Amino acid sequence: MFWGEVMTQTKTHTAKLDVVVVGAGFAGMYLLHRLRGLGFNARVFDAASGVGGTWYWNRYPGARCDVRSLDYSFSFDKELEQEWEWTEKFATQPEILRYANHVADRYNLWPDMQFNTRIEGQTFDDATERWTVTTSAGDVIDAQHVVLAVGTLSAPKLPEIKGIDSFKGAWFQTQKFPKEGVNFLGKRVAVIGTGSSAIQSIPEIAKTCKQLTIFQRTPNFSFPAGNRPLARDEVDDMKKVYPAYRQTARQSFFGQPAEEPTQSALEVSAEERNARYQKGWDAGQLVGILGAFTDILFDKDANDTVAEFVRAKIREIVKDPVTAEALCPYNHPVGTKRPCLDTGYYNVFNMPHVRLVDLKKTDITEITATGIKTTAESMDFDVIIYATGFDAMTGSILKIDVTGRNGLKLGDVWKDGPSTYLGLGVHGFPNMFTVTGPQSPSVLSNMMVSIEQHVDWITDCITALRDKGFKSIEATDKAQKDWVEHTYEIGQTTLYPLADSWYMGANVPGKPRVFLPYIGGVGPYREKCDEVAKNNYEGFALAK
Ligand code: NA7
Repeated sequence: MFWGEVMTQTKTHTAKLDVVVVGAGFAGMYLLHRLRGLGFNARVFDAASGVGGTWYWNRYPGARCDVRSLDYSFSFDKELEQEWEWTEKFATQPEILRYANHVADRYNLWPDMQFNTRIEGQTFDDATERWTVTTSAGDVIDAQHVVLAVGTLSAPKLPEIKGIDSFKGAWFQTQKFPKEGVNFLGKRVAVIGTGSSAIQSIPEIAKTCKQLTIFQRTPNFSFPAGNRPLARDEVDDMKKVYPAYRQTARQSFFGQPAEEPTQSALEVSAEERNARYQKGWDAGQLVGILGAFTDILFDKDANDTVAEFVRAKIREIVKDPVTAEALCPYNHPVGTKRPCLDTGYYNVFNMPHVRLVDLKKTDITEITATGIKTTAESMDFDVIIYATGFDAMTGSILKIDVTGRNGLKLGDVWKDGPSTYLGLGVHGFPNMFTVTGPQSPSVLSNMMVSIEQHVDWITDCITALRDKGFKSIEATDKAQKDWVEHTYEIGQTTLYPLADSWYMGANVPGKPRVFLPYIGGVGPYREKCDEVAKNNYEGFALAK
């Protein structure tokens, strides 16, 4: 149990608020801290029983952040930055959750957070220019602003497989793993999916289970994380340079300082190219590989060189040539599905009790009472783990019944894909903001950097409205159309559209196929947002 769970249950619900914040992840917590400091009456709601968002739910074995801990942390308070001690290069889920709880304690956020409460609907009143927000706990809140800090990977997705409810053994989703963990000792375990959650958990599960069968629909590119404990002087050195380092991160492309590439992968010799990839591979940092050359995310031939480098590594590590070949990705360029960082993933396939089932050859036809049936065979299991991903970026927003001006439903407006201005506001939905929403850098960046940028921008905006006596702010149709077009145009210059990825909405049947995040870079995006604010919120209509 975490500190906030009991304390917050007794709080009386507030009926009138300046700001409703949806989500008690890092974005929601920083929003609350900032809004309260600026004198707003704000409250955070979350369906979970504690803080942490993504890190509250995703408790599967081996869960870690794939951004370095020293980067994946708040920078808004120098004291917090100096006092917190990360222990590993890539923090584990429990350590990140401890950090989230530390933040909530340090800023005494608990009294203004309400847990076990899902926001079910929000309706904009054209006459009062305010939102009526309803919750699963029966609250009805009259709020001037609503900030959706709901997370981008927060709407878990089960696969569309026949018979999913008929399995009589134990089954779990990686995104909702039980707090007490699962004992795999002596168990026959199936894992469906080979995204990051599967790739992180498989080596851990393999350590104790009796038999492990991995059902792979699409092989992924995975790189060794090279995780290790952080050395004392490494932490101290970073703490000395943090202010300048963070500033560089804010202006960088991915929200993490990295050497800026200057050359195309195709203008250097194969030896030099492979030497750079090897450096990235050894460094265990995604930006090291994706940013090794200027054109890896933009030019298929350039991308093929790194794809072949990884495939050669897989063939080198995995002893059985058939399994090795099945693990080699060919159907998408490197980086166009989120690449993974692993700890011993490919080595697992050399263990005698581990087996890969290639669903491209023998697809799953049914989940049965005792296991999984494919086109080739029936297999019995004690445990099935679904590591089958999320309805990303829009799923968690559209779970809320959002009704804007003139009865406009957000679900209808977004039926062909999301439309936003800067990934911050939506035309027809005044006084509603999204944090790291679609059409912002979001999942293509270090989330902490993007969260801080959005929270600062949103809270500055709400303050400016109050100080200048404006009741509402709304993205204009024109500014939104231009931004959406710019987002798509810039997406089209990359290789991302070539993959059936969750970046493209392709993993959810019926979801419109559009490129969801903004790939213009964290630094340039920040500049654009700052410019908009400086020009009196250009592209937004303000009303007194
Ligand atoms: P991902 O990356 O969306 O991975 C989900 C995996 O599940 C992926 O391999 C899917 O294959 C697979 N999947 C989904 N549906 C099925 C069915 N019906 N049958 C077989 N396999 C299926 O989610 P994660 O939780 O691993 O990672 C999410 C992000 O968290 C990650 O990108 C990091 O940013 C952290 P597919 O590729 O769709 O063929």
